[in-house]
Amino acid sequence: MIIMNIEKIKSDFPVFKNNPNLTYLDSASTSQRPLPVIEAMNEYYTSFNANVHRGVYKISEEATEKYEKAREKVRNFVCAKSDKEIIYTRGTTESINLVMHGYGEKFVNSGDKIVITIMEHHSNFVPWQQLAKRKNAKLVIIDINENGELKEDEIKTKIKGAKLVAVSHASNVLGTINNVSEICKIAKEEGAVSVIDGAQSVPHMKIDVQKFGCDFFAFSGHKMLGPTGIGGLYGREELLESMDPFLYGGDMISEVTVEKSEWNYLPYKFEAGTLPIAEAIGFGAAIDYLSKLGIENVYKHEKELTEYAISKLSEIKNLSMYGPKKADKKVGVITFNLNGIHSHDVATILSEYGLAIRTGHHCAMPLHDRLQIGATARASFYVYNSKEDVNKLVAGLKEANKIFKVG
Ligand code: 7TS
Repeated sequence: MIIMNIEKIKSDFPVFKNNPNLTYLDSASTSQRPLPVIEAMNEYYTSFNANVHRGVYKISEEATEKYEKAREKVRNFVCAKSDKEIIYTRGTTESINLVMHGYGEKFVNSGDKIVITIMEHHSNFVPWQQLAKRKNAKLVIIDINENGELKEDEIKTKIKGAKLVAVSHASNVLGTINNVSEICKIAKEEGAVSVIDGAQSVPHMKIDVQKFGCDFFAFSGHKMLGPTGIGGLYGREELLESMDPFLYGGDMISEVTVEKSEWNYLPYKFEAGTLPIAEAIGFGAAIDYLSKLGIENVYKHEKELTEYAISKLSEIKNLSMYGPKKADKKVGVITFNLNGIHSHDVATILSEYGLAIRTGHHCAMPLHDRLQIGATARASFYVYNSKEDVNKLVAGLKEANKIFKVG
């Protein structure tokens, strides 16, 4: 049963009106944006365009109010305790780099253990690899099993004695949803700080950072119907207080003299310079849109689509699928190969039929090495996708097989 009216939802997205033939199956890269998000940004530029936290004049106050209101929406969406714990960033990548610089550089020492997993996106892999190199710390990697899930026994044994644990909530390749509550609990017992990459989970499921018990949680606006160039970092207040700033400049100070500087209170200590104001306001509008749909409904809809896609794609004989085969173990990401055809060729043929999928290593090279595959094709779903889109994908793949005379 489809819970949401997909045709109605789709009509909110101008991109589909302007591309009537488009079947967009690449939301894990970036989602499309509904009109209310675009309008919220336009309204800022056309009606109250001014810098925030500076002017005492009317439009600056209005801009500041909308910008801070959006922060409150973000806080509410991820269930953080206080607005002080929500830092605007450019997205997941910057959020994780902020933690690496602000926390890692200060508190990780020679010989410390940093634990990540083999399914990490480069954004949650390279910063820790580089920090470990600079600090002479140990980088320990949790492996996956044949279902594309983290090995249970390694979660326990490898986190033992760790200083920092950085894990994705959902994999952008396998789709696997990791049990972050369990991982954060073990990390806490070991006295380690936990960093969760929520880029692929926040758009699709209920997030409660307090229930998860994580110390940091990173996410991007553009994957959840919001604009590019804006995202968030949740950080536990006490930890954010203990950290050094990431960027220095305007707005992040309380006082500067020739001799020294003092930092602004949270969250502004980590928000140097003029941030993307229109985008922050658009981010708030995206959260309003998702909240109206109901994030639980979004999750159910995608689970149903994923289940349908797994069953339909399984009928194609030369198709290999990677990651869990059960829809309740994953987000709406299906990564596959048509044996005998390079994924780029598959995507090129699909494009002829208006289908947009992603191919390559999806910024997860260590995972592709682990699976011993070069490149893969990936279809990912969101609120505007329907079973009809899955049918088109299946038809396109059968066509590719025919053209290449395989399958
Ligand atoms: N973490 C995960 C799990 C991701 O999937 C991505 C982006 C990022 C971090 C980085 O997010 P950003 O907004 O800072 O760029 N993933 C993808 C993808 O799968 N295809 O394109 C981008």
